[in-house]
Amino acid sequence: MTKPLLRALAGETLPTPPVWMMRQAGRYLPEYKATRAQAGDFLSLCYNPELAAEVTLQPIRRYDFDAAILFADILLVPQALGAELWFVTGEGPRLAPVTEPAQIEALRPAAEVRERLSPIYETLRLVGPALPAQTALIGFAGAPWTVATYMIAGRGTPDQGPAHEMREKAPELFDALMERITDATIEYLDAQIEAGAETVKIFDSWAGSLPADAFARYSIAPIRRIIAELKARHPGVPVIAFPRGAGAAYEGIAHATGADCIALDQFVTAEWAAEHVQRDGCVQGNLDPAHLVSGGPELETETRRIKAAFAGGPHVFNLGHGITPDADPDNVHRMLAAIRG
Ligand code: 1CP
Repeated sequence: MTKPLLRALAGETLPTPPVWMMRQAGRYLPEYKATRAQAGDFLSLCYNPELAAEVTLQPIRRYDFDAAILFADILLVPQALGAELWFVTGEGPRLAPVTEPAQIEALRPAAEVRERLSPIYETLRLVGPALPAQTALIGFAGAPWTVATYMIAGRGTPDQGPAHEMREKAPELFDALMERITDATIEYLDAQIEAGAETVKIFDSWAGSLPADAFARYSIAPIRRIIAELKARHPGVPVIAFPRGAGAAYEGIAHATGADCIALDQFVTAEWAAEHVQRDGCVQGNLDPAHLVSGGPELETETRRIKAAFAGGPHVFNLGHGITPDADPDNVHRMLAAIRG
């Protein structure tokens, strides 16, 4: 009996959609905070396979989600490429910016990036056998555009301005950086699949900041290249793409990228997406994570509305973006009760 998540990704319409949550292992959970404290800091947690496996499994024990997602971060790829990375407590990740031709030239080759990230594959090898029989294991990476925005700015920015400036003013340099990231990401995801990831998700969190022509070139095209290469190496492994903020451009993305499932943010309605996106295959989403903070009757009515809107086709229930640290863990039980009845 195939796992529900994998059935939905294969295009099956299930009476109860499989469910998991972006950032399901995170600071809203007291057990996560305890393990993170034990690890010392965020990066030590990512590179400690035993503790990373533990936090990957925590939300499965508490909620019996249909999928576990590898605990790691999209910024480990830039770090393995050679960018200095550190986390500032209470603020977030910081990278030493990579913007000069010589710096891009000096980035490590994809095979070396793959090798350096081996603790991450060890986490997957530990999690796989520890999962319940029905629970799928998801690997992931950032999409090249989103990863590039962090590598160029050195941090999260409100408008991804530095990356936009570079792609406009120095397109050849920008393309060279994108190519290095894309090559490394292919190797990283390939190694995750070999270590037991049953599907992989590509997070393009800042896709929505790209204007239409640049969207095709910098969001769609590199994702398509990654998926084509993964499909050549692992034909049966489904890929989820998350071009966050794509808006009307969500329509047609499954065909354009070759993804088996398109993850939706909360800025498109489920009713619109059922008509325009789900007709091409599986969709994932798209409850506003704010409902897990506020709770109340709206949490249940919104959850039911989304389930009903997508009931006519393959659907993986999820949030429109990650659960936030201020969410109430009990609200997750309420959401699950509304989905699973
Ligand atoms: O304090 C902490 O414990 C760190 C918070 C945290 C966590 C729990 C960060 C820092 N990363 C993660 C884990 C993580 N990141 C996962 C694990 C699996 C899961 O449970 O979902 C995943 C899939 C990510 C992916 C990620 N990291 C993205 C893409 C998805 C998204 O949220 O848009 C991005 C943009 C990042 C960068 C990042 N890492 C962490 C933070 C706070 C940020 C955002 C920084 C910024 O934009 O300013």
